[in-house]
Amino acid sequence: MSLSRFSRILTFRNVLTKNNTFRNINCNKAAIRGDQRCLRLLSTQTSPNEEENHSIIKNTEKPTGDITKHEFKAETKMLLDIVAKSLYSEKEVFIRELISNASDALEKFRYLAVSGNETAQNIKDIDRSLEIHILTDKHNRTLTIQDTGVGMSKEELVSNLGIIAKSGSKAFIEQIKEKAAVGDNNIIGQFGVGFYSSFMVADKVEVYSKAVGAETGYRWVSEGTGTYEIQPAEGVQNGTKIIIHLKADCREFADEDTIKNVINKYSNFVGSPLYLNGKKTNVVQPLWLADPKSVTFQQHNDFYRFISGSYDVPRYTLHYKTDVPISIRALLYFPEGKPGLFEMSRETESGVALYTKKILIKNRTDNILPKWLRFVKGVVDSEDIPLNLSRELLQNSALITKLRDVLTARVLKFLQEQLKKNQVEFEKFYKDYGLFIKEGIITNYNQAEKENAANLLLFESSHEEPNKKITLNDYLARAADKRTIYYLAAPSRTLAESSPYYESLKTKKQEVLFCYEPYDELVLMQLQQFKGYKLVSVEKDMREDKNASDLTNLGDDSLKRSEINDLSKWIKEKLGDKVTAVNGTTRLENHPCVVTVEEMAAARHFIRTQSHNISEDRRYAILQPRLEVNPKHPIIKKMYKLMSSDPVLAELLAKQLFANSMVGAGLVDDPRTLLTSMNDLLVKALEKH
Ligand code: FE6
Repeated sequence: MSLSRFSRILTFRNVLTKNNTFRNINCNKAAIRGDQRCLRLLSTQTSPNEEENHSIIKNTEKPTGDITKHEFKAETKMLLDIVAKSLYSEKEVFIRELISNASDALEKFRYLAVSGNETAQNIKDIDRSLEIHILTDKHNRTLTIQDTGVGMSKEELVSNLGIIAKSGSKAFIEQIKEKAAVGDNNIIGQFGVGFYSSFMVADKVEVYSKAVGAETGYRWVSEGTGTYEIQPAEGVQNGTKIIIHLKADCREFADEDTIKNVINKYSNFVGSPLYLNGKKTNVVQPLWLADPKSVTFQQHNDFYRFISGSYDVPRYTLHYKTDVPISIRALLYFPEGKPGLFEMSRETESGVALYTKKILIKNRTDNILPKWLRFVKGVVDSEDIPLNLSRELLQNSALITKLRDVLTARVLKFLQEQLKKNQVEFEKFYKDYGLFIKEGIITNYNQAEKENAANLLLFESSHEEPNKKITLNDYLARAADKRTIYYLAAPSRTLAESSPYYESLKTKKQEVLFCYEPYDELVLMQLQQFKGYKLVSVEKDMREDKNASDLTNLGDDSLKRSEINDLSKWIKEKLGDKVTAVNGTTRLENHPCVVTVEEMAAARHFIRTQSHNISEDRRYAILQPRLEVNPKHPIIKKMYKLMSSDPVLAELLAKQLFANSMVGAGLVDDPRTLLTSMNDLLVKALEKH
């Protein structure tokens, strides 16, 4: 494989995976979905009178007919025990879980009703009000939660509890156990599993449920030990009612104030009206539809925390509305917190939920923003997206592509505005999230989009104080040469400024961008050009500079042209296949020689990641280094003399200079390899003293 081919196949993905920091981590997807499920912000229907006492919880159910007794499957039983005993550090979260289930059930009903398919035609009571009710009863020590959602059939009452045990079986349970052990209490993401949490506080749970389209309702009851019972029941209302018979030491949950606090803590944004003892408790606000000017900081903070499931605040907020070329209401947040390993992983799903007219299509929708913007959290609502958008459509539709293009352009423009508005703040953002921008440039195939993202790149410059950062646009604004942007990769400012590759441009007072992160040079190499300017690494420029090897006018302090040719030929002979060529250059001042290769960024990346499993010969064959010597440098002039007077010393010197130059180019992963030959050289050089 040649270096140029290597540089072509170089993608950000292997950049990331070769570096230990960004190993893909297998996170349980359910883990992050936890609170998100509650994001059904939607129905704004309010009851006619907010103060009016409104309750649907009544004692209408009468069990009739045969009771069938079932035993939990062994795995279900295990899961139930874990959820009930060790998963959550806080008991109160069972309320969040049950509300979230109820909200899902309502959301499903709302979806059925508007999707207009056959089932919808048959729904009785299709315009039932979609509500969640909670009733506390201190006297009977019970807590009841009831919804008017899709409900469960007899089969579902049996199988819903088995779902996890069926799908993930033992491995899943092991995972849960581990998470529980480290106190990660947010892993239960599936419908129905959170239900088990009620057994943290209950010594008996009673469920009445009637599914859409079903004739009869059922009663399900269990003490959470080994068995449960199912029995048909009359008077069951559409939806699901769960009666928690509280353990004696959990009687606090039969208290209205306790429940109210818990609701405020976890379930602020539940999409359906939520009543506690007949009083409405949540005020539903689809924040993204509000007038941006009317939304307060506090509202944004609450909303952000809710949808992201994190505890920081947004650092930037983009509240965006448009109707052309597509209807979009978007509320996007850029987190204040630094990205964790989780965001770093390219396996991570998007943080953006997709809605149409306040109805959720999909949480964590991939493809509505490019992968590299996976750290952005928020909501996108578009009236133009059909409700029944299938999974395949979500991935391939022209509509989604349009949505994504418009949003991406808007996000990039927004970030550029932030950069212009307050560079100090933006630099903090760049420090934390700059890597994502770079990923965006490397992974994008569209040059225009690459360049859009490149507007956000920041670099130190040879023409600015250390630590002062400039953009590519800043560079262009004062560029004398209207074709080229020069950059130099180096580990630090000091090394950049004293780099042999930069010497001649420094003399010419040519501005050069300094990049210190290994990714920077890969990014600029991939970008290739910006606004019509070619991006040129000074190392590459040195290799390609034809004038540099024009050795006609050298002056007295230099080797003559013929001498240079003899010396070059001789060095090439001694170095053999380690170099492809040796020639003189006029671009060096204080350094005796440098090594150039075709694609320095790719070469360094290759050395960092691959060199250890390749033989030395092979390594040089791939790199194809060229040695450029400075005919004015005392060492080179001396070497020319030694060539005839002490060829052994001259050869040691040539090899050492070459090895040193390889280190200088950043192409040696362990500089200790130089030491033996260095000592041999010193022995020989010091012999006569
Ligand atoms: C969770 C009780 C089994 C619906 N509505 C509500 N909860 C639901 C479903 N679950 N599953 C579906 C669950 C229970 C049993 C599963 Br027993 F709440 N509110 Cl449609």
